Amino acid sequence: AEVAPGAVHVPDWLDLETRRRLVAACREWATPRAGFRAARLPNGGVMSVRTVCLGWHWYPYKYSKTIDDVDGAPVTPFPGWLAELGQRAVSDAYGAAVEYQPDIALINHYDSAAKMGLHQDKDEASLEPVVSLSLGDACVFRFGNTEHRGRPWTDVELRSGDLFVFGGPSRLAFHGVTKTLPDHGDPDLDLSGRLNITLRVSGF
Ligand code: MD5
Ligand code: FE
Repeated sequence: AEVAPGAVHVPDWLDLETRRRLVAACREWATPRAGFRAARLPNGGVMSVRTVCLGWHWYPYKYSKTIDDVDGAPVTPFPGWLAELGQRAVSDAYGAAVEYQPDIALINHYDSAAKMGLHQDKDEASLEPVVSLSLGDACVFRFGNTEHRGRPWTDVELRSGDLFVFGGPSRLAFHGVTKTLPDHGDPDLDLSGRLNITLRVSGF
């Protein structure tokens, strides 16, 4: 379903094998160094999601090759199989074979209390689409407009296995997660809370 120009929601896109593979991979990426951490904001706040990065490390509000805000470790490499999954995601969502070579993954874990305030993703130098994959508990995703944090917006429930591709005129839309929905999980996964995997093109 096209929620807005360039913003395409494909419910239940991930098959069970791929969902399990992604959860297992996230567990491997959750290493002690370069692992999940709650990012600290310049205003002193701490994000309620915990994030692990592949390819490029993100911290508010820039990218680097080392975990500058934690332990200085090199960022975990971005695997080729994940880029292939991203290329298939964009091609399926837009219904046309496209070239898409993501080199960043930001993986956010939401516990039952975690949210993400409305924001734009504009730290990348490329305006290629962002691919979003959801696993585990569902959430209410708020898709807004490109002008400001206020209305109009559309609330969409994202469930385990869903794909969302944000490109074109929607790439710089304000968006956030207003709540996670505990007990709306995926009975086939050994996962508590919600994992969201975003694939991006750095343009660096
Ligand atoms: C999430 N993550 O559900 C969302 C899914 C993030 C983040 O927002 O920054 O990690 S990705 C949503 C997204 C990305 C880029 C553009 C737009 C939405 N958009 O135009 O709405 O944890
Ligand atoms: Fe975002």
